[in-house]
Amino acid sequence: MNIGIVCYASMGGSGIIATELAMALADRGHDVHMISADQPFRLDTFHPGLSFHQVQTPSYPLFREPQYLLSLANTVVRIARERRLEIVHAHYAVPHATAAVLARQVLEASSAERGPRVVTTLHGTDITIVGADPSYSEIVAFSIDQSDAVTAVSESLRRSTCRELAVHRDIEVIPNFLDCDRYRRREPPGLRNRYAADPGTRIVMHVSNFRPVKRLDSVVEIFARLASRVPATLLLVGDGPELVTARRIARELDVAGQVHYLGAQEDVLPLLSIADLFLLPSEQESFGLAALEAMACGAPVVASNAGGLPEVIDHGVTGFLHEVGDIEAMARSGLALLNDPGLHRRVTAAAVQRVRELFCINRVIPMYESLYRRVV
Ligand code: GMT
Repeated sequence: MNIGIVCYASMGGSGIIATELAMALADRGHDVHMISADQPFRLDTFHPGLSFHQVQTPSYPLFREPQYLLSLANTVVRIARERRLEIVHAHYAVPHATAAVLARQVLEASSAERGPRVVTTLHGTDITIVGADPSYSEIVAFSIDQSDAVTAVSESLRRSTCRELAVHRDIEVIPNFLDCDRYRRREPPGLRNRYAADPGTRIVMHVSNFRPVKRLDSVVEIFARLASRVPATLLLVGDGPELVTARRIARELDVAGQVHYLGAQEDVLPLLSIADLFLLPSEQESFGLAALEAMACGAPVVASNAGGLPEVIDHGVTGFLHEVGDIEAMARSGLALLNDPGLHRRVTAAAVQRVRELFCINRVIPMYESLYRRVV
């Protein structure tokens, strides 16, 4: 099939999923066209059948605002015509679903042929934070209703969408996924030593885009409680507005010397492979791809009991979930995992097994292919 995939290029789960999906579809013989403002950050290797089209948004002195929705819709129209796209798959509703619906309308108005089918995948904050905001909600609900098919990455997000927006349509749940052959614990020689020279030191990790919803302050607070009981070091992987807060809290709690700031990293696999514990105490998380990646790499996760995280982590079996903001309970579970090698082994093994049973790319890609066939 000829498939256009629209996504954000910045570091974030929706861009990662869109890119992994695009590469897998190309590997399975589809003609895939990624459309984004910049090259998506995990689109790093050449894949026959996969091309990238950069959206150019010219500025003009009269405009104080960039007209990205228009330039994106225009690019989708152009690529759809040139490459005879059958599907335009929008990842993240705002504004990608709107651009895709608009492009389909333009194509149908200018030709007797039916335009490409629009598939929208909802990822989380495109509904829970941005999409439900009254400044956007009418257009987001309209774009979801006008899509030919809509998917959500978890049952929790499906429910939130129906509750928070006036959306009355079927939404199929297709979970996030990863390449299970690639995502396994492979400790690069010497890496652990760089951050934990003493073999007894535990490596605690958090990976995100450091936005307020991730509660980076909680990450540092949980770590400080852990570090007061076991020798530990915290690796903060990512970048974003909350970095300043994290640094301040680390100083206030007297753990600044034990925190390493690694910045945004394209390849988190080597790092996850040296983690003894992964923290994700988010305010909300429609799925928690970062937790899934950690689980696959043998790092047990302590996270919030929020959004879709209970669909990824079975509390007490494949990780631990506690109420948002319950730092004390999260620290207790983290400590139990770090202090009890038997518990650590059991939880890690169960987590790896769960990832392999439910979230491998080979199981999930056919769900998207089947959806494409149905709408076309
Ligand atoms: O968190 C965001 O706003 C960004 C968004 C993204 O584009 O990465 O993250 C959401 O989508 C991911 C991929 O489906 C999910 O794994 C994340 O849980 C979700 N983030 C939130 O719900 C906060």
